[in-house]
Amino acid sequence: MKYYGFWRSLAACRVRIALALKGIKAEEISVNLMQGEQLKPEYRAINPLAVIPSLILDEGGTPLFESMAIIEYLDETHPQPPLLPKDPKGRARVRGLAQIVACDSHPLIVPRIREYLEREFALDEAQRLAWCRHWLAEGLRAIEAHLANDAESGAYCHGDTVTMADICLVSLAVGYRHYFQGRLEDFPKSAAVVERCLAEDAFARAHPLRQPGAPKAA
Ligand SMILES: N[C@@H](CCC(=O)N[C@@H](CS)C(=O)NCC(=O)O)C(=O)O
Repeated sequence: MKYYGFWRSLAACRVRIALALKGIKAEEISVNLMQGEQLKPEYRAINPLAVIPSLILDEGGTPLFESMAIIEYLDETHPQPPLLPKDPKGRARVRGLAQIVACDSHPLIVPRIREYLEREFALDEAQRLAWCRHWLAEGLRAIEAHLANDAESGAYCHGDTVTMADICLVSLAVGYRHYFQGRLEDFPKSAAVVERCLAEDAFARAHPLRQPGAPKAA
């Protein structure tokens, strides 16, 4: 398999973690978001929203898009280890936690949003940084409350095995801490899950700052 990604992308990081957990070898084709390569017509032909990741399947055909859809595809085609619980309520909770990140938090801080805030509303860098930190913190605050209040929370977001929720939480935490100088310690339950995940090889290898082209610190 191949996928379009970039070292800094949190959505590509989610797919990279899932691939590593499943033991699937996949080559990353880098789309440099900092140089706007996602906007080139060649890439828009692959992904009309002009975002990464996109997954190219060995058998060809239309590339898959949207990190959550890609991860569920990988989970259905490579069931071990499962990234969703078996019971419907558990699946709904895990998808809900994942979507707090992928639908309600991370989309507010991606390059096209930051560029729009600068171009249309003249927000300076400090204001854009405050915007990003705020929306990522809102996501973390909600996840922290779920982890603290829900009986299903365990060593990981849901019970004692890794799920899609942990993949999403780690992507959010990495962005918050390394790109926007957020204090993960303010969310102790989330921080503990993130630390546990990042101690595992699949998560550690997928870390944005360990990818080719990444600076030592971001
Ligand atoms: N909901 C999408 C988000 C995709 C997305 O926004 N990716 C970012 C990188 S993390 C991107 O390519 N942004 C390009 C841009 O905003 O111009 C997913 O989870 O795959």
